[in-house]
Amino acid sequence: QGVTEQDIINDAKTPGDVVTYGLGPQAQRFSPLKTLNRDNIKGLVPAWSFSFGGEKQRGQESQALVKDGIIYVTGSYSRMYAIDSRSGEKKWEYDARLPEGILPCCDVVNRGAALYKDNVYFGTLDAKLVALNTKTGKVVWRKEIDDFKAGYSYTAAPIIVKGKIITGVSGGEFGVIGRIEARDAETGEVVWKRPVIEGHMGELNGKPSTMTGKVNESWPGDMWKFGGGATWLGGTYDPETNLIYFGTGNPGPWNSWLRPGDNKWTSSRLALNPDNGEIVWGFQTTPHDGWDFDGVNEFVPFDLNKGGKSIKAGATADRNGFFYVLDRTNGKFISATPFVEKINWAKGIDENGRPIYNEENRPGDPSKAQGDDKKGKSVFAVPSFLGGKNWMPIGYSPDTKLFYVPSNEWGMDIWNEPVNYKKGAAYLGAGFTIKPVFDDHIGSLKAIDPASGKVVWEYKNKAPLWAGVLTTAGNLVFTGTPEGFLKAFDAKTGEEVWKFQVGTGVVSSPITWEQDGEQWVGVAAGWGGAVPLWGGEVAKSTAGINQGGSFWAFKLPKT
Ligand code: PQQ
Repeated sequence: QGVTEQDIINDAKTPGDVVTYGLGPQAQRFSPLKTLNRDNIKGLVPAWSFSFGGEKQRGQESQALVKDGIIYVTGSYSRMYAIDSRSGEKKWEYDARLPEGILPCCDVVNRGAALYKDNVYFGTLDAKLVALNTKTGKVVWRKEIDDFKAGYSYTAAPIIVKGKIITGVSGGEFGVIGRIEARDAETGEVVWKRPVIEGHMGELNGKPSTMTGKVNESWPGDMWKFGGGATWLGGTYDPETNLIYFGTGNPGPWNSWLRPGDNKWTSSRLALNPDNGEIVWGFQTTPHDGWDFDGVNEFVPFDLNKGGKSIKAGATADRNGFFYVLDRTNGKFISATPFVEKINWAKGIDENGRPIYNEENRPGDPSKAQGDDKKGKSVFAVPSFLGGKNWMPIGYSPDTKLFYVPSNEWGMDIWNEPVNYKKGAAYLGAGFTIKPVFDDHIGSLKAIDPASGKVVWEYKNKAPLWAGVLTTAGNLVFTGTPEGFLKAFDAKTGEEVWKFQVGTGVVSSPITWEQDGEQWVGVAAGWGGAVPLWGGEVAKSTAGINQGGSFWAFKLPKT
């Protein structure tokens, strides 16, 4: 019967398999396994390595799934592999034939698959959603999410909630409209759609449902029609509150002078009812964004102990550099603290969770430009548009009660330029160059206490960190580096306790599972993602890193 609803709900507690993106629908990326610990991990060695093959490499951002002795891992350029989890032998491979003219903004990546019953699902760069039979790799159904020629694409791992497959869209740099939608996982038919931009109509069972907000409530004129808010990083699900949490990307265009108002719901977190797609609450991290601070970063449910009480909270490390804790039942603001240094676009966050802007560090209005180049005033803003944290997921350990945040310390020169919407063309109205803010490091893995916002320990990395985090009851934290290492740290102290060189940058999310009484660790390897494409001066620091495409499985040698 394959993967059941219960398998998904219980994934965080059943280390014999990994059937969800995030090792559980709440995506805490915490495993109860403790066979591996800070002492014996020194003996961790590869059991096998699998090549993704072909001539196609670039960023490998996938988190693998494991079920009944098979690993399901996606590769760059919309590929999927089923691999024997003991031997590393290939069972099948699916290679989506991509059309000419796809428009992914930030490398040809895919972050992983979803499992339900006898199907494995993933989205492709031409904005299609595919269901494959887990045994054969044959297509069960294949549906268009949207028109790739208008800039839509798909890179996130879908999630399964109550028999429905929940997805978002990529395309925020092309003036698409971000939305969240649910399909019947067995047939692929749409159940509901929820556009995130105010003024757009939702859909339920093939009929119009409700409008998101009201036309022109937080948008001027027609700007809401191409307002962005791409839901490109997917979502999490909390069985306790029965809510789906999704983030929304930057508003279009980047030039904020063209769209006075808060521009809801861009750069926000939304909580949705999984049955009908209605918005239960919204929280905007960067209203009227002018720096490309997408609000897509994952919202991770956890129980916050405060004043002797346990609060149903959720946390997110926003691209804007602040670590937010919200009440996950109603979206009420609890706290926000900086998790990167030298933030200068805002002076802080007020008691309602709204940024206190530093207006001098908003790039200037190009309609007031002095020179012939029509550029507005350039400013140096921190963090850079690639964010205090980008797509790479955080982890939370209920043992240490700490969040582990892969972050980057960098800023950017940014200026605005005139722009008009044109289908399938970049809709930015901005130019930029990313620059480091410290001489010795950009990447920074931080352990953050969500009760105080304090950084408990920090590991500094020369190149930008671009890999997800995994944490375990064995008091370990795993992540990868562009320099090619998978590393493990003591979860309490941050001491580096193990590393292994895989020969290419690691920009994916590691997993762990138990098999035949042994604890295994797995990770995809292959350098790429947004940094080498958009990193400006920072990209130079990673220029010598070779590409690759492989999956590595580790365990302790048999004694
Ligand atoms: N993807 C990466 C990556 O995989 O390294 C980095 C980014 C994306 C960004 O920094 C983005 O802003 C971004 N934006 C969108 C969007 O607005 O639709 C999509 C994606 C994507 O799908 O990968 C990225």
